[in-house]
Amino acid sequence: MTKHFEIHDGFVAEQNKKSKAWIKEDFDHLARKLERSNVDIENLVAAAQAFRVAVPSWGVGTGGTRFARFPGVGEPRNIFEKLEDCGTIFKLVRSTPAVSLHIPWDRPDSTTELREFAADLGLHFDAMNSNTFQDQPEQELSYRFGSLTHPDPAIRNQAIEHNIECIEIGRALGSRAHTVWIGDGGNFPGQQHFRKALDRYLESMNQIYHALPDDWRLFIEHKFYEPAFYSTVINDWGVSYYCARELGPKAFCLVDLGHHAPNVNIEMIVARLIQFGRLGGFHFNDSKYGDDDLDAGSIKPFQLFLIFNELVDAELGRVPSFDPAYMLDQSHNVTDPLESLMMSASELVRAYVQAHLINRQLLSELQEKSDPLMALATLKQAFTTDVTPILAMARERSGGAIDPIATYRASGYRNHKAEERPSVIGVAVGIV
Ligand code: LRH
Ligand code: MN
Repeated sequence: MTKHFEIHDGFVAEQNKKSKAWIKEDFDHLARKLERSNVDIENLVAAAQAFRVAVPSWGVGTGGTRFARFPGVGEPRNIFEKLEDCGTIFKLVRSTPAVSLHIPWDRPDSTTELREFAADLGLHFDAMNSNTFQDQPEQELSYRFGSLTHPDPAIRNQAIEHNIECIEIGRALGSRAHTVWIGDGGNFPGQQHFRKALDRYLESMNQIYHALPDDWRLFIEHKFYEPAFYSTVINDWGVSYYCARELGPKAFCLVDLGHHAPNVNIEMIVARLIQFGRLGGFHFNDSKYGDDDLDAGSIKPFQLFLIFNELVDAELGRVPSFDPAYMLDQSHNVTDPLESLMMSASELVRAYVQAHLINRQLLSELQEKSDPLMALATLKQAFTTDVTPILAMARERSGGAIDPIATYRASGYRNHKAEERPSVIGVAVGIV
């Protein structure tokens, strides 16, 4: 295997020296400020260092829309180059040791070789993702009119077989969860029988459920529209929750933030799924209109904070079986995907740390005595606290970069990859 450029720990330490002084000053100032409200900054650094979010393999290549994709230079051309880029993100932000794969985009020739390659980069594999929303060249039957809910049992079986293959690949790679998102639905009234389609979904998912190893989880990902534009079989959290209950204790609901109609109260859906014991995980991203797959925290940072308020409340409240899987699911059309993923991972840690800053005892008292204004003010106090020094200190103490984007740009990683990976016209590494 030819030598590939990588950012070395020494270079990261070198770059950190440039910002060490100001980060220490800001950190000490924040420490004194938090001390006034009896908050020990060291607990927050520890929380930031412990936070983990998985990176989507399909997120390290440039994404696009139905109109166009404008590939950048040094695009990863195969799963090994995708993992190399995931390794670089992990090296700089330290909160992303896991990668979520998508099959067939990432189907390995050798699971042993891939597992070892990932391990050398300090990476392991999070939830697998199946794909019955596209037809593959060698595929016998088309998913044009659906997959797990298709009226034709042969097409349903083809989709079931594919999901079982994903689980087998995941088992060999050390993954412990499988995410099923299907685009099944209709573009016209009358196209689908709503109740029969859901019955077929459950019948198919039952077979996939029973192919799961004992210690695995099955994540059901709902989405209110697209690619179907009139009706979608698994369109909201309610039907996802019903299906999880019907399938069994290993089935959970996965919340992709972009899969809800504008202005839906997602933090309340999260609270419900926590209370019902079926919150499996997240695909974090942001959006303004549809499933825009924009960078997490880039459009609605307060909503992201409110979602983490519910998650941290459950974590501190020791809610039984609360163990959500955190993943990013984004499409980077106009930025360097690695910079967007590093920024997004850091914005999740920011929301997580800010949620730990909430004075929950005071909030509870204000809720009990119906003082809405001061309850909101208590949340806002945490949300408006700049925890940047804590995030930087946590990365630095974990061997990462105080300023990941600056360190990444200073390394010239992208230009090195442009030399190593001459762009091949027509090679798509994921979405579009
Ligand atoms: C569907 C989705 C799903 C993935 C795909 C890449 O919109 O969010 O999670 O399989 O994006
Ligand atoms: Mn998703």
